[in-house]
Amino acid sequence: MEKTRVLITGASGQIGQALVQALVDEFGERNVLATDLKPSEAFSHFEELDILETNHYQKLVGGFKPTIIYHLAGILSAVGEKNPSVLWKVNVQGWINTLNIALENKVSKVFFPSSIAVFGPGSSLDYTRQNVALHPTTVYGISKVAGENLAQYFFRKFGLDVRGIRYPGIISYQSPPGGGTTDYAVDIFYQALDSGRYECFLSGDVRLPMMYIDDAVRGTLELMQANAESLSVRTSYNFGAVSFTPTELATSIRKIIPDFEISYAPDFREEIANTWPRNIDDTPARRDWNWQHQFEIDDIVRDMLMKLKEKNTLRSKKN
Ligand code: NAD
Ligand code: AKB
Repeated sequence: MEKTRVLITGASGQIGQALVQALVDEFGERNVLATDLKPSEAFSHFEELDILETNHYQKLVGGFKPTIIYHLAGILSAVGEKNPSVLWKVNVQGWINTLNIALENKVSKVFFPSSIAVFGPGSSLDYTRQNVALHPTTVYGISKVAGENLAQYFFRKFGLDVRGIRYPGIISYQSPPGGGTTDYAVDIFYQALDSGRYECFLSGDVRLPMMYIDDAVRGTLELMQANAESLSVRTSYNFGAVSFTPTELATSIRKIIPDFEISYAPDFREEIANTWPRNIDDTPARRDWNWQHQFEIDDIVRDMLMKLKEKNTLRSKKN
């Protein structure tokens, strides 16, 4: 059997930092190559790579010969609204580069990270189903719809085994989030520990689908290990876990930090959040590859606060 060798683009980001660690645990350091625009001290096997520099990208893939590429490089919703042309280049041209290079180098499988941002007006926002009209209001969402369709196109036309997930807001402790609309649900934990208070950029009652990083990484690996024949979705799978509002998250945090205070100062991200699903129907993922989340809201809060406290203790011991 062919040895698994994995290349990750955008590895220094919020999902990449956690996914690389899980891949190293599974396949060994030498078989996992982390790449990103930004150098990272987190990885010992790392190469700088701009996915828009196709010559360098080609050379790297030709040399390392990955069997799987996880394509995480991208620009998120809130940052993207400030510079749509750059977002389009990175999220769409960068993805086409990955697909072409994967095909030319006979890479066996490629992963695409889509988002709940593909939905918008015209998609029912409660328990949003897999196959609904996709009319996103952000350039980020539009780029993800294009990316999903390109994934399916390369699968149907060239037989490239591309698999994708529509991630909800991901909550993680390994690294800060990269400029999205769901970032409040990570920032809040840092502020809860630092100052005991948080000013949220969404209103208290804005409900969004969220997922803990441990579930997200495990689910991603499970999708990539699933039998190709069992996969009925080649755009990207709806991928659900929990769903809560900022007020509900603050209530859960107060179970551990009773004096925690939250206030609300909604900005432009509120308008984006209001076009996204409140919760997700992920029946196809649960049916096709047996997806099941494990972390409920109180589990996420407990684990986040514990992990961030551990990081703070380690940092102060170093200094
Ligand atoms: P992030 O912003 O934390 O990380 C993205 C990484 O891509 C960064 O490290 C950045 O340096 C890198 N990058 C940007 N432009 C690049 C380029 N030209 N070449 C190479 N690298 C480049 O994002 P993330 O949260 O880790 O998300 C990873 C992927 O998952 C993205 O495509 C994102 O849209 C998607 N996603 C994330 C979430 C979430 O909540 N984190 C939810 C839905 C989808
Ligand atoms: C964002 O808010 O942009 C991301 C996402 C849900 O795609 N976290």
